[in-house]
Amino acid sequence: MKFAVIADTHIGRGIPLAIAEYRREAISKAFSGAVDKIIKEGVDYVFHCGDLFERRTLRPYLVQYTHDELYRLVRETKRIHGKTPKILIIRGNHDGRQGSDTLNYIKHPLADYLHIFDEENITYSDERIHVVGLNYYDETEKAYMQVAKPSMNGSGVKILMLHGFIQAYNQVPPYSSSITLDQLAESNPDYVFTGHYHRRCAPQKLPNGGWVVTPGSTEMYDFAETPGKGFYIIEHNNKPEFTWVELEPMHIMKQSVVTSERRRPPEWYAEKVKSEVEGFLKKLRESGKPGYIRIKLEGDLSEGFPSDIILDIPEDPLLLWVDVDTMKMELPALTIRPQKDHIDVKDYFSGFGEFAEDIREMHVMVADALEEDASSSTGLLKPTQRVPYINEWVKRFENRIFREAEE
Ligand SMILES: [Mn+2]
Repeated sequence: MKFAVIADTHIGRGIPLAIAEYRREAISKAFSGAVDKIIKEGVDYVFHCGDLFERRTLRPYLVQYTHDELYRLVRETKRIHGKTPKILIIRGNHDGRQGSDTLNYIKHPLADYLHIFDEENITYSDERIHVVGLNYYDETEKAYMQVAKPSMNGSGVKILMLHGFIQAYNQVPPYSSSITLDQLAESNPDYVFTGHYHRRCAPQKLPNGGWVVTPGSTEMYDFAETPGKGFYIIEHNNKPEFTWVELEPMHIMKQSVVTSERRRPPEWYAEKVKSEVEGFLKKLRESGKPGYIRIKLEGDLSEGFPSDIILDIPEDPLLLWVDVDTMKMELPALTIRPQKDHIDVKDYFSGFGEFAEDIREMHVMVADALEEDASSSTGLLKPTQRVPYINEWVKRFENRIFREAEE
């Protein structure tokens, strides 16, 4: 018996929007590549562990495309290998929710090769396998314990599909819900196939002797991910054989970070961006593939603003997009210079009536404090140093009744 385990295909994902069409195309291409390779293998079952679609940016033609590709997988497997594979799919958080489930789009009364799990029917059984398909839940652990675990009893090879993180197997982000390997072993599965975690993880044996497998996403989900995308083929027997199948990406997607130990002028960053782009372009030429790069500038500016970094991006058909992200740049300190011209503060605020005297007194107090204690780099007081002046300011406000309040 042969399985294909795939997840997080995110068909329709068009993010970042500036390169939405390139992303959709590359993501669809990866999916078709997976279908080609699964056909070649001649599998009995395909397990898709969630996030088949990216609901928010999905396009109708891609629903038709996905439907047709799944049908092609079944038809061609039958033609070449003489057997009809079954495709089992659970819902991930990007497929939508119960009331807006994109998986409904590919259901068809005649498509009996397709089994899509829902909240009411979480088990699939035939003469060879017993599968529990757990859709995405915010609280993975709770859903597993309450819903999935009690349904794991059945005959044949026991399989759990879920869309969530596994502790000590996936690198679980902080504050995210997850399940432990011991909890999984408690329901005594032969296999646990998971989606949601986008990086491929090598198959790992569970304490009960079963296996847990995370194939990761089939294409780059965003600039922060690393390449090496694909899925697993499993030859099931007493000693299962796992084969990783890598998918050739259509575009090269890269992120690089430019940082500096000390403050640098805009020209320095412009030069760095230029050489990053040149290096990337060289890589594109070597691979013969087009691509896009995001360069994150994270150092400090010694003068000027991020907009003063003048970019000099070469024109090349292989270079589809260059994004320079300056969100994390630290701007030069703006020193507040004391007012040179002598303005009478009370006069200036005379519209405030008697309160102008309070303003003048506060101004003197704060100006003296800045003169004495201001930080040499920012020209400001420390938050703790500000507190007494803020309190004094509030007190003075509260002691006055202003025109609006009087009426
Ligand atoms: Mn995902």
